[in-house]
Amino acid sequence: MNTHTGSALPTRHQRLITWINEVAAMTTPDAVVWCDGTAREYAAMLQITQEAGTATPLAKRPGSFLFRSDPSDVARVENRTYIAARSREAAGPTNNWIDPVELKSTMKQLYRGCMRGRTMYVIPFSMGPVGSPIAKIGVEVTDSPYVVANMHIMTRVGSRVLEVLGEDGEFIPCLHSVGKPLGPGESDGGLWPCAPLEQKYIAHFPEERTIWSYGSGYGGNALLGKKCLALRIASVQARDEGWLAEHMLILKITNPAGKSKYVAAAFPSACGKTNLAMLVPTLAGWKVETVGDDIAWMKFGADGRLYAINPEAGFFGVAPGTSPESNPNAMASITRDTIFTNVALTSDGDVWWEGIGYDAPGTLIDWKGAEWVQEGESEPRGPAAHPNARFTARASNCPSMASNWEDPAGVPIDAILFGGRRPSTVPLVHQARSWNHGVFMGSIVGSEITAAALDLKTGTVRRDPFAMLPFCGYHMGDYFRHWIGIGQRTEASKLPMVFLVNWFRRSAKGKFLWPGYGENSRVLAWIFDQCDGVPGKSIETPIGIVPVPDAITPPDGVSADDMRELLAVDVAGWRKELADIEAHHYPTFEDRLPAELAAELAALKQRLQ
Ligand code: SAT
Ligand code: MN
Repeated sequence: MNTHTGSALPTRHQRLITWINEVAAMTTPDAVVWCDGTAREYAAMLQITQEAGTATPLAKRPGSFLFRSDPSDVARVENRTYIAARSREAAGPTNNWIDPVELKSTMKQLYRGCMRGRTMYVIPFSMGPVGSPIAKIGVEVTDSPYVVANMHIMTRVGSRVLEVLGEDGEFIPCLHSVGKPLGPGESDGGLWPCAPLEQKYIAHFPEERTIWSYGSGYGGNALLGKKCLALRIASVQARDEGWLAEHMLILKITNPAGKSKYVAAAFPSACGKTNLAMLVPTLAGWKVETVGDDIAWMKFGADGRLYAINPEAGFFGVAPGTSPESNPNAMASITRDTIFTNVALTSDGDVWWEGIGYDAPGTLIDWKGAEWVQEGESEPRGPAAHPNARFTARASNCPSMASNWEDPAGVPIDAILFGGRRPSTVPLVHQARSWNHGVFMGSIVGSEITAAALDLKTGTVRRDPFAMLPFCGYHMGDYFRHWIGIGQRTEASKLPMVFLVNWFRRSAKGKFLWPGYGENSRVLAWIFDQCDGVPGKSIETPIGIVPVPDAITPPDGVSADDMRELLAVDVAGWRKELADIEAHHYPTFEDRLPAELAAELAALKQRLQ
């Protein structure tokens, strides 16, 4: 860590220095600190936040701390997230758009003097292994020590990044402020600083490859390497450069014969990507290892196959529902060096949340800082942990990481999965007949809404194509076209096979038909065998390729009838689905909808006649 007053800067990158000087002149912080990514610096951030009263050290978990956010600042805010491309058309119908000149002028007013009374941190970070040809460098400027500590876990931060950047390397400027300047002698009073909703802006300038975020300290709004850089800006770069930046986990699966394959899977936020990436198979002899849990960058290798890297270095996982039962590897990852946000605190200095697998041990302090008792209360009160409470944990602390997870060449992808929470219609698993049919599957993905975004009504189904609706940095119709184009760049046999999965099917009575978690290994094993060309495991149906009745052995508690229902082709349901896509979903993309997708829709309709 380095406090500089103008001399001895840790870089000679003139463009970077000029930008930092401009930001400091605009935001007027009390001090400017260049981050070096050391353990000492991480400890200092936690010391500062402890002294400010926003971090609580956890006696039961070494190097771990609890933060409680402001109750208004608990998730991404999609209606305050903007793609400020030069034209509205370039941002497309699914993104919020403001003219970039207008947005910059509004935001400059907010940024003026916004770091008064605070320290401005300059965080050089790498998405992907430092120095690897596929990595991208960002520099985040922030007035939040909480953000610095989280960036230490989620990305590769430090002096080595500045070395790689040299004197004129490319970097993505990421400007962040919590938006709460302090008056002379004023402090945060132990409270999480942020700005009111109408002053929050999560802004992307795709042509300039620049990110400006103001007013929120939470997750994807503030840790700008994640959704803002690695998805929204990177998706634009990927379009221009012929690769893919996707909201996908990456896992390695090994069969009992010792043969391995790699799977990338896209699910909307809070639909179990972390659990699937760290799955412990219930099927004897099979092994699953983790490469990433949220983001995949995929590029063609010299052999014409798609190779994926995980650009992140940690996990920002949903805490509620995470238990030794549902995700033992995540539980092992969070025993130390972890930042918890908005979970409950026990009296002996540990964390607790709904679905952790055991009752609350006595009186807790809930995520809002109030006393909370599990039983014996007449008044029902809210949950002890916020439903979008998170843990920030290092990948290096996760026992299921694959030994090659940091290979700069990436891992060759055999299968791509799409999925969401669908109570009906979509079967447990089915396979696309072709690449374009797979792109069609990705384009129609729908899911019941979760708590990962603040401003959406939970429990209703929305279409979330490729799980990228909140994360695509340009016109989604063009994004579909880019995916079709990827399929034309190599031989069909070298492309990953595409599957649609649904762990969330319910019976007519509302009961989940499939137990999920480790039992999903049964579905992964079928997918593995399909990729391996094992004969006799599948049949063609109008909607695509499905497992033959005995290809997936039902787990305990799933009857033969349940299994039939899980794999059935619901013709009436699909007809309704297609009518909805035709009437409400595809028209959104107007003339930018690729003809190939309209043709896939028509062909599927035909097959269902
Ligand atoms: O807050 S994040 O955007 O990082 C988490 C998520 O929505 O997936
Ligand atoms: Mn995500």
